[in-house]
Amino acid sequence: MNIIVTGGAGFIGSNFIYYMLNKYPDYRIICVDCLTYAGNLSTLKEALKNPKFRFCKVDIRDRKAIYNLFEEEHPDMVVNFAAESHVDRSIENPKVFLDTSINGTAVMMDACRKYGIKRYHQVSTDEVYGDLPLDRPDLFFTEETPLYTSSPYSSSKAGADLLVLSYHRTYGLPVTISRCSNNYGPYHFPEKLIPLMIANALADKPLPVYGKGENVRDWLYVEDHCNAIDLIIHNGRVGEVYNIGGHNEMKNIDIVKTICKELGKSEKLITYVTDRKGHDMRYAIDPTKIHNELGWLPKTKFTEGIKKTIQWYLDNREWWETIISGEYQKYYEKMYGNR
Ligand code: NAD
Ligand code: TDX
Repeated sequence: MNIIVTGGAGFIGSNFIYYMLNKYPDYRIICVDCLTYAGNLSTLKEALKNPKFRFCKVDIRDRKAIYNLFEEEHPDMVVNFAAESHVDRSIENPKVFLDTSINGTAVMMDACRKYGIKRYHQVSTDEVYGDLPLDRPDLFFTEETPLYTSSPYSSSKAGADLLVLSYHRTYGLPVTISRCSNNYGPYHFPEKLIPLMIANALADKPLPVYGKGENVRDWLYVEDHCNAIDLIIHNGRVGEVYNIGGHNEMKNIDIVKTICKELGKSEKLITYVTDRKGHDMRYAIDPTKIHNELGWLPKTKFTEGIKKTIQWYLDNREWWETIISGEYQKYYEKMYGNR
């Protein structure tokens, strides 16, 4: 089996590559990533030693390069993780989000149509469903929930999802889509809530909580997401959407307090800052379909996953300290300087 994994130098894609190389030693995994600010080749250092792994620095919008790669590799499957993934950046500059999610996804699927494929899998997000009110804990996103997006990021993801479903209906492309809740774990880029708070707390810097910190996210350990995608690409039904989530809803403020406690830092570091524009209140996934059809259940409890994650950041300081020492400083100053 030859699998192209796009966006594999990012957070979830890299975890998926390690998961697959470990679980299927006979598979060949080809990572396609153009190494944006979020892509990091050092993340794939161990994978690069594996003869079954190939890294290609290619932009998924580059039609010629993608077609050449398909001619060389004859992939059986494509798993498309490549996207701009940070909501705050999408509010500053939507264009690149649309370019990669819409045009990039189209190029990948056109290549699949031209050269043939057993499965094209689109990695999507729960954010395509918009948000839920805090006072209705009985409500969850199912696969039937209408798409109703809030940010340029989630709109770009929803646009890609619609395109994927249209390629199935119009051209019969064998697609699947997964919509997962917030992931956390190793190699999470330090602009996102959990790693940002870990890095700031370790440096005794303010912990910038947006608004009142009451927004709720449904956190899933990244390996559980990888396991779900593995089940979908092998056993999921073509043309179907699968929601993935761990029934682990937590308020942002409680996440930040947990991190303070685990690191032995004072909650006095917590600083309430101006809210995100259009900030979604609550995400909550109903994962009944993937459980009933594919037997998927999350394995890692949050209490255990957050400890493992914090330990990973303590053991791998070089990885994230290198990231936050460069260009990232300018981003941080722009986003948080006068907030
Ligand atoms: P990330 O930002 O850490 O990684 C994205 C990767 O894609 C980077 O390596 C980047 O270099 C690459 N990339 C971006 N544009 C590209 C392009 N045009 N061509 C080739 N490569 C490109 O993102 P992540 O958090 O790992 O998310 C991966 C996917 O999962 C995204 O599609 C995201 O929407 C989705 N998702 C993320 C979460 C989450 O909690 N992080 C939850 C649900 C779904
Ligand atoms: O400094 C911060 N302070 C803060 O209060 C940051 C970076 C975030 N937040 C809040 C905003 C959100 O309510 O924490 C919550 C989580 O924020 P992010 O880590 O930016 O994630 P979110 O916006 O929920 O989106 C994530 O989950 C769904 C991923 O980045 C997306 O790619 C994925 O689709």
